[in-house]
Amino acid sequence: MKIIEAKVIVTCPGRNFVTLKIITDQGLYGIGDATLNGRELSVVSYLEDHVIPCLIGRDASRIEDIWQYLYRGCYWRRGPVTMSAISAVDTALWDIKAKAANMPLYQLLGGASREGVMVYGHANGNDIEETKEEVSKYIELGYKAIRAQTGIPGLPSTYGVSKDKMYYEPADGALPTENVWSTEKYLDHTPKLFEALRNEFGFEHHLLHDVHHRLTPIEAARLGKSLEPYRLFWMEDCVAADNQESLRRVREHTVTPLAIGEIFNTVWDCKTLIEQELIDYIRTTVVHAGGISHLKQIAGFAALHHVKMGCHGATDLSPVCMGASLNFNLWVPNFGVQEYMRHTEETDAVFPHAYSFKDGYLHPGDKPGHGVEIDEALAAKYPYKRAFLPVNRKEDGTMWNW
Ligand code: CS2
Ligand code: MG
Repeated sequence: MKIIEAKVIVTCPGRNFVTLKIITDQGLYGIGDATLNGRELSVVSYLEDHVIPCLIGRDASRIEDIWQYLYRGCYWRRGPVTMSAISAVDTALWDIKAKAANMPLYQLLGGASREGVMVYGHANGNDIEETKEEVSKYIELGYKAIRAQTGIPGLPSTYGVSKDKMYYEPADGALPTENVWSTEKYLDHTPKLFEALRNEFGFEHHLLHDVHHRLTPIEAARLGKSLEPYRLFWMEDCVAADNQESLRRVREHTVTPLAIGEIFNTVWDCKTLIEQELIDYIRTTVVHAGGISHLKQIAGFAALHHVKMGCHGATDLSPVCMGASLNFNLWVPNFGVQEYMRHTEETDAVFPHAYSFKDGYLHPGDKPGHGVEIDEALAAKYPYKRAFLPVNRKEDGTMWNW
C-alpha cells in the first residue's frame, strides 16, 4: 500500500487547527492532528517542506519504520515542531492501518480494557462563587472529574479563567496578551477554593487543579500540602520541569498526586520523573509526543513505575487528536483520566467524529480507524488567523512562566 499523496489542511473554525491527510494508492486515507498552539505555521512548513517529500512512494503499512526514519533520519531530534509533525504522520498511518483491518483503532491496539474513558471538564470562574456554579454545571452533565480554577483577588486576570467558560480558549490575541502574576496572592487564595468546593459538593467527585508551571519547588510543596485536606485527584504542572529533578522537592513534602507533561515531546522529557517515581500521572498526548507509536512506549515505561496516563485534551488539540487519544485510552492498561475541553459546534462540524460522551465517560465509537474525519470544503471556509498564547509577568514587570 503506497503513499501517493499527502497534504496539510489549515483551518480556523474559531481556533486554528493543522491536519495532515495521507492518501494511498488503494484509495484508503488517514488523518493526523499537527496543531501546535500559537506556532501552527512552523509545523505546516516542517511537514510541507521537509516531511511530505520523503513520504511519497513509501509503504503506508510500515508505521514503525517511517517513525524511525523521520526521528533518527532528520538528525535534529525531538522538539515540539519536529514531534508534532511526526505525530501527525504516525496518527494518519495508524488510521489507515485500522481502516485496512476494518477495525476501530483500539481493537488493533489490543482491545478495550474498560467500558469508557473517564474525562475531566474545566470549571472556571472569576471568583470562588462563580467557580462553584460552574462545577455544579459539570456535575449536572454527569462528569465524575472536574478541574477547578478561579480568579485571584487583586490580579486582573489569571490562567484558566475565561469568559468563554465551556469553550475556554487561551490563544486569544494577534499579539500575546499580558497577564499579571503574584505567587503570594495565588498561594493564599487557592486552598480557599477547594475548601469551598468540598464543603459544597462533598468528596464524591474528583477535583483537579492546574498550576501552569508558576511555582518554584518549595512553593509547590507548600501548595500541595495545603491542598491535602481536599484530596485532589491531581495538582498539575506545579513547577516547570525543564529540570526533572525539581519534582523531587515537591514529592518529599506532599501526598497530593502530581501530574505533568502536556508540553513534553518524548520519553526523554519524563525519563527521570517516571523512573524515580516523582509523579503520578503523565500528560503527554498523541499530537505532541510522537503519535500512537511513541505514546505506547511512554505508557509502557510509565506502567513499570505506577504512573498513569492523563492525556492533555485542551481545545487546541483537535478532534482528530481526541479520537486517536480515546482509542488509545480505551486500551491502555495504566489509564488515569483524559482531559476533555469541548470543541465548539463550528469545530465539530469541520471534524465529524464517532466519539460520544455519556455519564462522565467518552467512547471512541466503532468506526474503522480513529473515527474522526475532516470536511475539507467546510474547512476551507475558515482561513488561518494568527493567534498567540498569552505571556505572564510578575507584579513588578519581571517575565514569568505562562
Ligand atoms: C492547559 C492548556 O489544558 C490544560 O491543562 O494547560 O489550556 C494549555 O494551556 C493549552 O493547551 C496551551 O496550548
Ligand atoms: Mg495544563
